[in-house]
Amino acid sequence: MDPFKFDRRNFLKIFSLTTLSALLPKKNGWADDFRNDKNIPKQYVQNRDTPDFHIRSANPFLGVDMQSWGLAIGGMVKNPIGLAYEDLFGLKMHSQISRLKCVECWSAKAKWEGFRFEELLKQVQPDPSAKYVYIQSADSYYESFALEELLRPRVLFVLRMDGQPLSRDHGFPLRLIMPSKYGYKNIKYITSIKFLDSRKRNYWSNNGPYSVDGTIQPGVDHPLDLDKKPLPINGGEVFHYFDERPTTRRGAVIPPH
Ligand SMILES: Nc1nc2c(c(=O)[nH]1)N[C@H]1C(S)=C(S)[C@@H](COP(=O)(O)O)O[C@H]1N2
Ligand SMILES: [Mo]
Repeated sequence: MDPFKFDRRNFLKIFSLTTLSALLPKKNGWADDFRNDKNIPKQYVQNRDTPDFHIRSANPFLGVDMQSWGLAIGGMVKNPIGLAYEDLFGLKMHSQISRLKCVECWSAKAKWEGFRFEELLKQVQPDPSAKYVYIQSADSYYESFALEELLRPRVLFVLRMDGQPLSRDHGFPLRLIMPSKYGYKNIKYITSIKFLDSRKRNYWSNNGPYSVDGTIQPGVDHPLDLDKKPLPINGGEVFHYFDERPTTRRGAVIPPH
C-alpha cells in the first residue's frame, strides 16, 4: 500500500492521551534506550559503505518495529500529541534534492520527500520559552537543535527517499534532513520530539569529537569544531592543528568563522 494514496480527510486522527502514554517509552516517558533486542542478529543496521549511499548507524539496530511505532511530541507545549505513521502523510509534503555530508568525508545526494517542522508546531503550540528541541530515535541516538534551526529553508522531516518510503537502513519510518549540517545531525528512526527551554547535548558530542552545532564548514573535508584535542577519524583525513586552527593534510586552512 502506498501511504501517499491515503485520503487526506481521514488524517490526523490524533491519538488520545491514553494512547499517547502507551506510545511513550517507559522511564519518565523519555527513556534513552528504545531497543527491544540487545541480542542483535547479523542483518542489523550498521555502518556500511554501499555504492550509492553509505549507511551510518552508531549502534547495532534491528530497524523500527511498526507495531509499536508512533511519533510522540511533547515537552513545553500546549497540546502534546502522538501521531501514527498514516497521520504523517496527511501533512503538507515538500520535495527536494539535497546532499548529505558525513564528517567522515563521503557525501551523497538523494531526492527527499517530507513535511516541514511548522506543520508540527501548529498542532502542539510550543510555549514561547521553548527555544530548543530534543529529538530521540529508536536506536538510542538523539539530537538537539535550536527551534529556529528546524524552521530554516530546506529542513524536512522525511518519509520518502528517491521515490520510495525510507528504507530500514536510511531511517524508516521518519528521519530529519538538514543539508546545512553534517550527516550526524540528520537523525533517523525518530520516535519523539520534545520542546525544552534549554539546549541538551547530542549523541556525537557525548560520544565523539563533534559539536552539537554541526554546521558544515565549507572548503574542508571535515572539521573538528570542538575545542577538544583533534582525533583521527576512520575513513577520513587526520586533522592537525596549526595556530589553533585545524588544517587538512593538503594544507587548506579552515577560514575563521
Ligand atoms: N538514529 C540515528 N540517526 C543517525 C545516525 C545513527 O547512528 N542513528 N547516524 C548519523 C550519521 S553519523 C550520518 S552520516 C547519517 C547517515 O545517514 P544514512 O545512514 O542514511 O546514510 O545518519 C545520521 N543519523
Ligand atoms: Mo556520519
